[in-house]
Amino acid sequence: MSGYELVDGQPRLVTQAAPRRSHDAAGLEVVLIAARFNDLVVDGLLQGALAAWERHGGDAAGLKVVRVPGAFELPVAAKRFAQTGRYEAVVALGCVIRGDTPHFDYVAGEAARGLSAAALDTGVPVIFGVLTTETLAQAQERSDPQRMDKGGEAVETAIEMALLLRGL
Ligand code: INI
Repeated sequence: MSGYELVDGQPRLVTQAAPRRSHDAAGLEVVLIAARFNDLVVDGLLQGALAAWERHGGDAAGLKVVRVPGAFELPVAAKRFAQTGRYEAVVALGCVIRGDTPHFDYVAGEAARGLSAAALDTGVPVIFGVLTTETLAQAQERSDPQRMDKGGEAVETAIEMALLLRGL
């Protein structure tokens, strides 16, 4: 197999393509902020996230887990934890289901906008592990570690971003 890899920022053709993503979490410090609203779904995300952290060699003491009331509260918590400078990535987990609330667009939109702002304002990767679905069934499928495992995916994204930025 051949492909390009970046060497000192320049593309170089190699015959054996390098592994595309590094997920070795050993030594990383990450904070995971999970909403309590829709807790049955968010607990599935959390379970997948913790399993991914362990699978990728993360230290038990390297992952701090905190809860906030709902997805709307994720951005301010993410920003404040990022500002401490203690964490190399922040993972935000939540679930907003359109059918459940007339203010879906406000809660989901503000969570997305606020988490993005927290990342850009602080320079710390803030991972958007917030499900925004039409139905509870879609949310359950995405949160289930045995099915789509979006919580595990969020942690893998955090590890990849933390390692990428560590090397700068
Ligand atoms: N919070 C969620 O995380 N998901 C939802 O679907 C939701 N609904 O349906 O309203 C929700 N609301 C609470 C919100 O996040 C805040 O906690 C609340 O408005 C207080 O600021």
